[in-house]
Amino acid sequence: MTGQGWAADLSASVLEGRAPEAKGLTQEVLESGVPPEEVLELGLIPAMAEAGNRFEDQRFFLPELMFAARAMKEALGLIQPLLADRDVPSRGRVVIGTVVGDLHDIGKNVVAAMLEGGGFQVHDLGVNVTPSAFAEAARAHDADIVGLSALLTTTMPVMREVVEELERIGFRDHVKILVGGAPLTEVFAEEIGADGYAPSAAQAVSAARALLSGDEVFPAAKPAGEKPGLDGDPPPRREVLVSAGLKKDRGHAEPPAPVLDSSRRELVKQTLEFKSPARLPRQLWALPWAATRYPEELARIERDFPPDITTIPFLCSEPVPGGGNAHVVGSFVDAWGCTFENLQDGIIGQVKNPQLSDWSQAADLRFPRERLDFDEEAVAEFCHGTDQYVLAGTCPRPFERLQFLRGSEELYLDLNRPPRELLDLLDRMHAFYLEELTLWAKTDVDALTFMDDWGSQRALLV
Ligand code: B1M
Repeated sequence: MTGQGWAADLSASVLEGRAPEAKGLTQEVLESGVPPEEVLELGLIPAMAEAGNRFEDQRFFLPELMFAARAMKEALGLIQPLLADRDVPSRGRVVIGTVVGDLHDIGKNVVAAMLEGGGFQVHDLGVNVTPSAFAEAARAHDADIVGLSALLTTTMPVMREVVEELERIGFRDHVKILVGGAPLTEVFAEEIGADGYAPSAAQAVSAARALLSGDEVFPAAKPAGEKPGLDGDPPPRREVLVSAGLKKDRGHAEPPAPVLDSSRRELVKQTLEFKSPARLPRQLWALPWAATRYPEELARIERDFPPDITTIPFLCSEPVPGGGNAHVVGSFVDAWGCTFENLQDGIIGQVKNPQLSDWSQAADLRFPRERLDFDEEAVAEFCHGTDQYVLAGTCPRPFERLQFLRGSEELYLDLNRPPRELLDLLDRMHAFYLEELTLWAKTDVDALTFMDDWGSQRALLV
């Protein structure tokens, strides 16, 4: 193969997420005698860098980045064994994972793919990785960088334990530690003794390069004007890490005066109708974890700022199949038959083996029709027994439900070109939710609610 037209074609196929084409082109180029390191340097690395940049400045949605990463992986599958045979040195060895207690892996997977696409050799330890597993893997693979990802404020502190574990086994001086994940800041990264922080996958690649070349990777944590941001970008906004807890010594404002002239229900209605209520209504929703970790603080908030809105406890005449407790460590099967694996008391886990590994299974999906058979008299009694504004005992959330049934990553990709079975299932789900909401609308509750979690930290997910 002559010239470097192949490089542009290969880059385009990766960037546009055409995996079979990327693989085919790579095969052709290698067979024509182009050395594998050249295919990597000229075809794949620029494509993934561009994909990362487009995601960064929001010209790409997450699925587009994931499609590009999959195409890149197909091509890389052909190149990597050849690089190993020829002893071509990688840009560095990275051991990466999501810390223990945390099951979020979409961001970590994207970072791992971008690092691979950037020429690093990546050992992905997956999710729920303990400090000792990180430390052992770092030593076993003679890693240059240990990459830690966390998406929960409850699991961020584990990162410090990883730093300590690497110190304990005497390997801290051999590796650089790079951390990232939506709730992190570089201030936090410095505090726990990490060497670098990256807010995004694209910046993880430049940070990894900078770490191995000995460059400064905490520019924004220094006083303004001292150092530019990575790759000449403007320094990220300086953020102050706020504790996940509530400061004990802060003192708190006087509890608001009780509302005398209207019930809490009226207050919410007045607010919804823009009728200048005496104060804004309140509602607090916290995972049970918060009550265990901060019992006094939570009780104080609830005492000083009692909620005006309540959700009706779910009242079902028949027990819902599955059952169990979603908020304790172990497995929990919900009403739709989705099995959650939970690693931490007080939160909800993640579906590890989604029911719809194949869309042909969607036709057999069982809807939880037991939920339509609830005790209307008990609902009426509950509503009349409180002056709070009462929300129905159901909360449809089709996007999350589809994630539980199909798996988040797969679903994001499917939504790009939705298969007919997915659209059919959505129609049936919509009809089911409508039926459920219609029944609740006929009761004495004040409102119906539904929600979904469409956002990543910076943009819509899809
Ligand atoms: Co979860 N979740 N979740 N969740 N979830 C968040 C994180 C949350 C912010 C949602 C919210 O409240 N609105 C919230 C955390 C709140 C907090 O701690 N302050 C939350 C919660 C509470 C939970 C549960 C506890 C829910 C519950 O119990 N009711 C539960 C926890 C399960 C567990 O982990 N033990 C849970 C479960 C889930 C799902 C299973 C439903 C699903 C995860 C699926 C999966 O990962 N396989 C999920 C999802 C999808 C999210 C949101 C909606 C999206 C996360 C995501 O994938 N973003 C998220 C909302 C949000 O982020 N605001 C949320 C896309 C991804 C590309 O971005 O992960 O940020 P991100 O990664 C970026 C950067 O952060 C960076 O680069 C990536 C690409 O640019 N980066 C690194 C990441 N790692 C890096 C490492 C690096 C460098 C950069 O160096 C090594």
